[in-house]
Formats: sequence, C-alpha cells, structure tokens
Amino acid sequence: MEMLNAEKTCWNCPAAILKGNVDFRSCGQSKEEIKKKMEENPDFQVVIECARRPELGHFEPSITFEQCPEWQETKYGLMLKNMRVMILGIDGYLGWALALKLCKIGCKVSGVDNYKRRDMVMEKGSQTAIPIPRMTDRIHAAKEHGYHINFRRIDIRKEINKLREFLQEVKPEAIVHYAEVPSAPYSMVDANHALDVQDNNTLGTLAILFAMKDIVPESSMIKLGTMGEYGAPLTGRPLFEGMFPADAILQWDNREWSLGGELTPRNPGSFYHVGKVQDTYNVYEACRYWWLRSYDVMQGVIYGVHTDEISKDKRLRTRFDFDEWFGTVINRFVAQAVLGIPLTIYGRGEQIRGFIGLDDAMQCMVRLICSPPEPGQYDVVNQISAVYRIADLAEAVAEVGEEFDLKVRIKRVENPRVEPDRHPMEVVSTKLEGEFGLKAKVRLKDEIRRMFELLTKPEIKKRLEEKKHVVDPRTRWNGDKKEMDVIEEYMPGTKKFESKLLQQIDRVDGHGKELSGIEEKREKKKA
Ligand code: USQ
Repeated sequence: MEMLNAEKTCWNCPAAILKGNVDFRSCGQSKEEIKKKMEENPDFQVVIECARRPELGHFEPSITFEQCPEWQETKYGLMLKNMRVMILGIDGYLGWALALKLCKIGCKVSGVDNYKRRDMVMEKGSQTAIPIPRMTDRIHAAKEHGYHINFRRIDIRKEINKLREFLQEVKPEAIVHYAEVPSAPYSMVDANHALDVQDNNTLGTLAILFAMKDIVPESSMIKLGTMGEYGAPLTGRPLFEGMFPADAILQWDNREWSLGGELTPRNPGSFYHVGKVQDTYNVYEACRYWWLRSYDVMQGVIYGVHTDEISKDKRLRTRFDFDEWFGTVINRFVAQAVLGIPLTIYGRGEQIRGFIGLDDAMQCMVRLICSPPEPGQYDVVNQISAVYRIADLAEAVAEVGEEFDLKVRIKRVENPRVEPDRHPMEVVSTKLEGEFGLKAKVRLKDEIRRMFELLTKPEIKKRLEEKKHVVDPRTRWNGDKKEMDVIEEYMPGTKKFESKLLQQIDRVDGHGKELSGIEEKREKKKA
C-alpha cells in the first residue's frame, strides 16, 4: 500500500519537542527558512527531543515516519501508534462518527462537549430523527464494541480553565475542532442568536488557540471551516484551496503583482459564515505568531447516515437533523419525501454547492490527522466529493424515493436567504486526493437509499411526524418570520433549467455525472 506520508520527518511529528529558541515568523515557510539559515551558518542548528522516545536525547529532526517505529501502517497512511486525538464537539453529527472511526483504527480518543447542539435543537422545538442516547450511555455502548472514549463535559468558550486542565491531562497529539454551532439560519434568527453563534464559535476557537499555545504547541488543529466562507463569486473565479496558487497574478493599472500564497477573498453568506471567516484569520494568525499548525477544512454540505462503525449498533448511530435550522439540504429532502411533503427548493434552485457524504468526510479527517502539518504551517483543504445543483438533488431524492413507493413532489419557494440562485461555480479541490490519498467512496444515490431505509423505519418516521411543523422555512435573512410564498410546485422530471453545470468534480466514478443533465436523461427514459 502506498503511504503518502512515509517521507515526512520528525519535523511534522507531534512527538517532536523543539529545543532552543528559534524565531520563526513566516507561516508555512519554517522548514525552508531554517534550511537557509543552516546553509548560511554552520553553527545554526535545530534540535529536538522526542516525547515518545526520550532515549534518543537531542537530535536533528530528520527521522522519516517510515523509519520511526512509532509510526505504523494503516489504510489511511502511516499513523502514530495509539495517537492521542481530542475531538471538541464529540456529541455532534460529525464528532461522534469520527470518534468511533478513530477508536477503530487504534487512536486514543478523548472528547469534549457541552451538549449545545442538543439544547439548540430542543429550543427550536425540533429533535434528531434518529434517536441518540445520553452521552454516558453512548460511551457505554461504544465500550461494548471495544471503543474507549475519555469524555469530559466542558464548554470551551465559558470554561476555558477546565479545557486547559483536560488538555494538560491528555496532551493530545491532534485536536479536531467541531465544537461550533453549524447553522446559517440559526445565526439569522435574531440578535440573540447571531451573538450566540459568533460568541460561541469565534471566541471559543480563539480560546482553544491560546490554550494550545500554552499546553500542546506541537499538536495540530484540524479545524472545521466551510466552503461557504468563499461564497459564490459571480465572476466565476475558481474557489482555490484557501490561498492563491503560486502563478496567480493581479493586474491593475498596467502593472502586475503576484498573488501566490495570499489568502483568497472570502464572501460569507450569513452571520454564521462570517464567524467562520473570522476563525480562519484567527487560526492563520496563531500559526504565524506562535508556530502552531493547522489544517483548516473547508467542508462542503454534508449528507448521509452511514459509516461502518455507527451502523453497527442502534445505540452507536449519529444524530440526524431535518428542521429548517439544523438540517442540511439533502438530509432535509429525504426527510420531506418520507413525510410526504414537497421538497423545498429555495429560489430558482440553481444554486451550486460542493457536497460530501458522511463517511468520505470522516475518511478525509483521518487522513489529515495522520499527516500533521509542520510547525507554523497553516493549510487549507476544500473537502468535497462532488458539485451539484440544488434542483438536481431534489430530482435524485425523488428518483430514489420512488423505490420506496413514495410519490415525491417538489416546490420552489421564495428564497429566505440572500444568495445568488443562479451563478457559475468552479471549485478547486485537489489536495485531499493528491497529497493525502483520499479515495472517496460514497455514491450519492446509494447514500440517499440508505437514508430512506433508515428514515422509513416506523420508529424514526414517527419522530419525523412529531416535528413536521419545523420543516418548512420561516427564518428570513431580512429578519421577518413568516412562511415563504410558493413560486411553483412541480412533479420531478418535468422541469428544465437554464443554467448548465459548468464544472463537475466527481470523485466517486460517475456519482457526480449521474446528475448532470438529469432532466434530459429522464425524458429519454420516458420516451
Ligand atoms: N436549500 C434549499 N432548500 C432547503 C434547504 C437548503 O434549497 O430546504 C439550499 C440553500 O438555499 C443553500 C443550499 O441549499 O443554497 C445549502 O443549504 P444547507 O442548509 O444544506 O447548507 P448551508 O446553509 O450552506 O450550511 C451547511 C451546514 C454548514 C456548513 C455548510 C457547508 O449547515 O455548517 O458550513 O453546509 S457550505 O454550504 O459549503 O458552506
């Protein structure tokens, strides 16, 4: 098996403790800077000590992962033996699924949560369609499968000292930061909600960065950002992975400048997304000032219910939200189809977004954890597996719904958000595959099928029915609270769109392409 991180060295390893006072100011450039200094001055030396192998004494950071007995093969690349990974927000949709996956491959998993997600969903009068046990019961069930999780109830924003103590105790070698409110509409409800989201997310992240600097500066932070930080530029400018590529040029007034390496412009579309952009800058600066290291993950819209670990046992399942605030679009469409209510397309439905299935997103995270950045390195990955138009997704859900004898209808409603609903979109997303070896596997329609299988189970359908009234959107970006006017209602397969998808990323053989020109394909099928 090819181990893409085999040639990385102590330089990237969280067990390497740098010795001496080295001044590094340039983000992501540290290794080059130091090499240069070493060439210029033979007396200049960087030495480390290994936290895992103290018997080695002081040495140069040059042992490769492949040479080091502390790194062992996994299907995701070489990984530190019993790597200590802390998940902030371990009780959430993603946190829980990742915790089990990491346990399975031998990591020592610890986690923190304040149950804010449970509280917010309850506050909005909704519930997760897939029931999830209390944390103590979840942990107990996981233990029966051999998955050991060291959990602490902590609010990272309000109980920073508790977090510091836990960090001190666990000394995580990687920290996954999922502990943020994940909803654009929730942040647009009113002033209190906007304040709460930005306070919790942005200040919480800042607090963790300071704690990392003081307690675990060698650990890497794998931070969940969002593709929505970039917005959808109407010029069609590609959405690069965080920074402009080396050959990007700014031309103005008959002059030229290189843009290579600069952060690309952000254009967030809600107060939630604005908070994520602020996080980006906070993390970036922390890497520059304190030599922390981070992968900032610009994740596309996530969907699905399956990973091998969470599907093993009812008690290990992860949550599934479908209300207007916490449900993401594909998950909502499936829930609407099961409920027999029309799928709600906002506006024209020609919005294009990057998407990724739950299991593929988890794979990405594991691969990033395995290959830590080097000290001072801030890097961004665009984590998507395909690009779809919203209206095409409604068609796909309807098509799979037919297999379950569901007659699905679609309605276009006024768009409660302020977002272009017809626009070009070119996403650049090459690092996960090229540098980290991602092999995306989740096929859209297969995952939709799995969702139907689960959501049509009587006990889950009943939970959907109980909260049917929180599905249709009422939260408008202009602050009004009222139902959206219906623009039109139509049957799947009867609508043509003016826009064409300009670019398709398709990581899972044909799974993106199966949706391009979906209406033409249906017409052919009918004929
Ligand atoms: N949409 C509909 N109908 C619906 C729900 C949504 O047409 O019933 C449309 C929205 O207008 C939007 C798109 O679908 O254009 C995606 O909406 P979403 O609610 O699924 O996702 P979004 O608000 O963009 O946020 C979600 C997560 C967030 C994450 C983001 C990734 O909640 O945490 O940051 O996906 S991204 O969108 O790439 O920014």
